[in-house]
Amino acid sequence: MQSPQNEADQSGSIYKGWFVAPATTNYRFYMTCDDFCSLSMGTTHMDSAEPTEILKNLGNVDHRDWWETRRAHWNRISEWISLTEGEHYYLQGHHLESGWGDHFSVAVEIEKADTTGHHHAMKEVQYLSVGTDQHYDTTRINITNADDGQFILAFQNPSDQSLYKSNPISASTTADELLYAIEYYYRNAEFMRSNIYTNLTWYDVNGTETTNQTEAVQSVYYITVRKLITGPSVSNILVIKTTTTATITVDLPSIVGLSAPPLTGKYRIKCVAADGTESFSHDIGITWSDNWANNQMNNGCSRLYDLTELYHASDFDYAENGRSFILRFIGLNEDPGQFEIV
Ligand SMILES: [Ca+2]
Repeated sequence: MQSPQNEADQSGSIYKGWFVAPATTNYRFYMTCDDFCSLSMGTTHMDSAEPTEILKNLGNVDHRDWWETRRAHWNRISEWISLTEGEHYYLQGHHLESGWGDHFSVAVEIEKADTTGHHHAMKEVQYLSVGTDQHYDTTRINITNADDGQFILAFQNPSDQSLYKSNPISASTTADELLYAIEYYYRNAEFMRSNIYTNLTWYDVNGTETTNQTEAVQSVYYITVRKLITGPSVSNILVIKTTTTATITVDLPSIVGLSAPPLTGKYRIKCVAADGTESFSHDIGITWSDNWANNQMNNGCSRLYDLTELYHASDFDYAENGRSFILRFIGLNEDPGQFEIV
């Protein structure tokens, strides 16, 4: 089940059809869309009266990116559903588009192993991933007895010792306002060029976490650098109190937590044929595109030329944090083993 792409804005569509089970076994349905969609299914032969909702997605997912996990909106992969050969099961898809790009696709996975080559069978798709420890560089800021006054943070860049002064920050800042005031430093420091996360926890007079700002006497902010980097994100942070009288202290990444080492260098993909024979791709640079990685695999692995497509999955924000791919076989007349990144 698949819609055309980029058809219209502010629109909705309903898709209706029958799924005829090619074998008596378990099936699992996958759905992607931009922007919102759901899929309902009848579980009785030839019955379209009251289909049950099995999938729902409330956000924009890349086209046919079935295994996307970073933006995990609702459920886009169903439970296994037992269906009987030859029976007709009603499917109904609903798709809503607000603006910009749009698409809607549904795929099915068949549990039975020997359906390879069946023209109704989904082409085999594998998931490949290489990662490392996801420990991010983290800085902590503590503000006690916050008032409405302001301060500035001056960041010392560890690579060239230059100073970057933030925009003015309220001593009662939200986590988002803090992010906006300081993100320029992290995004533009040549050695880093990373986005950041910020979060905020309040503590009351007893040192107990509270969600009520009026009870809070201490605010603790964490600044997390999303890209894995070598060394600390900052060598020092100076607090310049312009109008606030709050107590503000900074714990640097060397105290709170440094980044795990980023991925560097090259990797290879191990290809495994149906009979277990292993071969290897040529070397692939960590930051290379999915097309180049596919070329290197086609060229190094035996009997695969032009039989695979490789797409970046979106699990990692930066290549330095890890790489993951969706590997799709096209026209391969055998059931390959599990490929791996080595
Ligand atoms: Ca859209």
